[in-house]
Amino acid sequence: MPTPSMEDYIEQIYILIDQKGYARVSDIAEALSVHPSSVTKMVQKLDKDEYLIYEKYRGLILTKKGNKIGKRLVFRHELLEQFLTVIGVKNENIYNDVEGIEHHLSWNSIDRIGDLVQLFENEPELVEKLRRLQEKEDQ
Ligand SMILES: [Mn+2]
Repeated sequence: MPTPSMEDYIEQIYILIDQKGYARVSDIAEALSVHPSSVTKMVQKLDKDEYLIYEKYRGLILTKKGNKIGKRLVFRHELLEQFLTVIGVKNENIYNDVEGIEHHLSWNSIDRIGDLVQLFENEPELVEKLRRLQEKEDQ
């Protein structure tokens, strides 16, 4: 099981490869606001744990295991954003709140939140009901 910090790296590497086709140490450092030397250290650990293959001058690629986990981590992040959005959390809070909770929920909780998001999607009148309730509270 990757640690929260490892998860952040795998998630970001997955996103970079998905968007640009590659993930450089400098890009990862920028995306995570950390020093490149921290990235190199972590990338070596992720290589040792077989999440990716790192070759100093050729960049890095995710292994099958790394890719599978990266995909799940991105899915989890997006689902939690959808969840906070549908329950009416202000846009400005969503990203940071997701970053704060995503590593601390079991996959069981993620799946149940997924059910709830699905329910809200299938029954938009529930979202309207919730909004009306929130408008009352705001008054
Ligand atoms: Mn995230």
